[in-house]
Amino acid sequence: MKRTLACFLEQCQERWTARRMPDSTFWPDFSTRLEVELPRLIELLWSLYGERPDFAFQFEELIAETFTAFCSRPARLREYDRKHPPESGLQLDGRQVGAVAYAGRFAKGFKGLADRIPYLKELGISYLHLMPFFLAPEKENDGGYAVSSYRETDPALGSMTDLENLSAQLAQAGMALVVDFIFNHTSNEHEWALKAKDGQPRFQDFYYLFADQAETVAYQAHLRDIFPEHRKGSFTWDAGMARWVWTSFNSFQWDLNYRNPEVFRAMAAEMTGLANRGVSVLRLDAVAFIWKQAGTSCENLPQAHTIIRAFQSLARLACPGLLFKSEAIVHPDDIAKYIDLRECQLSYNPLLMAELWEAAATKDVRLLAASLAKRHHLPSGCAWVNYVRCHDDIGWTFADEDAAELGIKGADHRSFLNEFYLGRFPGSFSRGVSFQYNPLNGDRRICGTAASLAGLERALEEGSATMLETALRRLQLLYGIVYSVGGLPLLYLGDEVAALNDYGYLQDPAHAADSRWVHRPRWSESLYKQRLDANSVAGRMFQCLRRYAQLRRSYKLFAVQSLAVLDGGNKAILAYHKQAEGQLLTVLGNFSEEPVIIPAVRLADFLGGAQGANLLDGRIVLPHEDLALEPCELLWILVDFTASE
Ligand code: OTU
Repeated sequence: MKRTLACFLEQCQERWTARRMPDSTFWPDFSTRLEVELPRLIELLWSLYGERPDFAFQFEELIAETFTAFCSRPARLREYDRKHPPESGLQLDGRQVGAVAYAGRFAKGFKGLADRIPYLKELGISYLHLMPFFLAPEKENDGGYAVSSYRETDPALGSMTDLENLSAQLAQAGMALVVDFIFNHTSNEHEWALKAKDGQPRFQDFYYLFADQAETVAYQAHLRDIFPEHRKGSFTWDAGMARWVWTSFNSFQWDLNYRNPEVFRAMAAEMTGLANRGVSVLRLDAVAFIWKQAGTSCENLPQAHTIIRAFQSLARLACPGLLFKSEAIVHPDDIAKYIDLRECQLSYNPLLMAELWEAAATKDVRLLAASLAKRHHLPSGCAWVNYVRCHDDIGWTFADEDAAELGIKGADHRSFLNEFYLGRFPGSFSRGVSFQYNPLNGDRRICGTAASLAGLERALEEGSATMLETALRRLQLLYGIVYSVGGLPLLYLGDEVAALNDYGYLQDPAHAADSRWVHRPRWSESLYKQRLDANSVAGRMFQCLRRYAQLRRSYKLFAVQSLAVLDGGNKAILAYHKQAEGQLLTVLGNFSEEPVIIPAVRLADFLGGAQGANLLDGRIVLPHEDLALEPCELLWILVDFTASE
């Protein structure tokens, strides 16, 4: 008889509800959640693997392994789970400010990072994303994104026990630990890859291997090259196995084959294992790439969402407080599809990032404002992770159709933005570095620290105080939007002291071919010391971000994800409202390098006819007077209607 989903579900429920796990005090808690998750999990996995004769076995093993993970979850994390029920998602409060860094560059590994906790407290950080710290190939490892073991760390940073201790110390300080779940690929030195190379069929089936290059052609025709300067195509010949291996990224990063349920099970165990180390949020790396289908781009396929939803369902069983953050650098429509309480509660906001820099270059906020109006809203419990730049390159991922509505041709505009941020376009303020130029289609991305891209490096080169002042304001403007637009702001550490590009990577053979290392600065003791000097650039930037974080904690309206975009009356002025509990915030950002006047009549409309105060400098703002904004000036104007009651 052909097994049906319903029949399997019934058998499963009978077996699991009747099952009494051996003397486990954890079974009642687990089985309560299992009743909820079982139908969903079976439906998700049946759609991927239901045709397989071993489906029942694989499923039973998966649940048993998940229960084992739940039983081994430390008491501290069970307590955390009780305070963070998965059905509520991320409860935004203004306290949340994120930071990201390499443990070995911001500090001297995990123990050194513990000594930096007071520094992070000064900045109001509540969420710390450590860049990949796993065991990885010695020389080239894509900045840690080629993982050789999810259970071992790079010894230079410390042990997994040191990481667990750091997690507990961060939790003590009110900070969540965020870690990458690099689940699209492993390094070619991972145990599974080594066994595959050793000819073990079970592990060869963990990857996509092709004996005949012709088989890869059906795929290749529709794939984009992520690192075209490193290699053409998405397949690498392995002479030892006499096979082509699917390698979407670097040749030493082997894509995992999720058509094989053993891969899903093995990565589920790695996921729960990481969670039990004290991780509150997993950054799901390269989510778009995890399912392959000949004749398609092999990105954003429905089965990719199914896999993530199945991982989410397992997380709710084994580590209920764990949140997922989606990393999808794709079309905005596709990014939105990963964001759901049942998939990824958080998501990078690459559209906002790209359009902030677009507005800074064009001095025209219309594309940015249109996107905020159309694409910023998210389901309750979900949140954007908003950033000015990250450890990666900047790709111009706005939607061509959105640009076309403003008469902008996407491809031409991307060429302009690349020229501008490389500092080659007349009037550019930027010092950026090219990343992965593709001569076949002209595609290119940009690298650089926020300070160097915003004009500080060039201003210091040219010794212009005016340029320096405008560039610092521009940097504060971009971060001021990220800290107020709604969601969780994410600071790449180094930007808080206006660190400039570090060209030293060119002397490091392991990094010289990857310009992303230009914007992954090491800790600077001198900049650190300047952080409290209000006359230094580093000090002014540090104090600015501290102030942003303090204000976020002081006003409920910063905890609100939604906003209302306003007509700033001038294409250089970005204006939006945030509201909560009788308080109205009007954010005004001048993206031009000239002063701009907001006429009284428009200002009165923004402020609801009431008097406001700029939270950033205390200035009183009267509704019936013209308001002057300096070049690149940002205002956070608060009107408190409860005060007048
Ligand atoms: C992600 O990258 C990581 O953020 C990169 O650091 C890694 O190199 C890569 O995956 C492989 O693990 O689109 O969603 O343009 O920005 O590849 C995958 C280069 C990604 C990265 C891009 C990104």
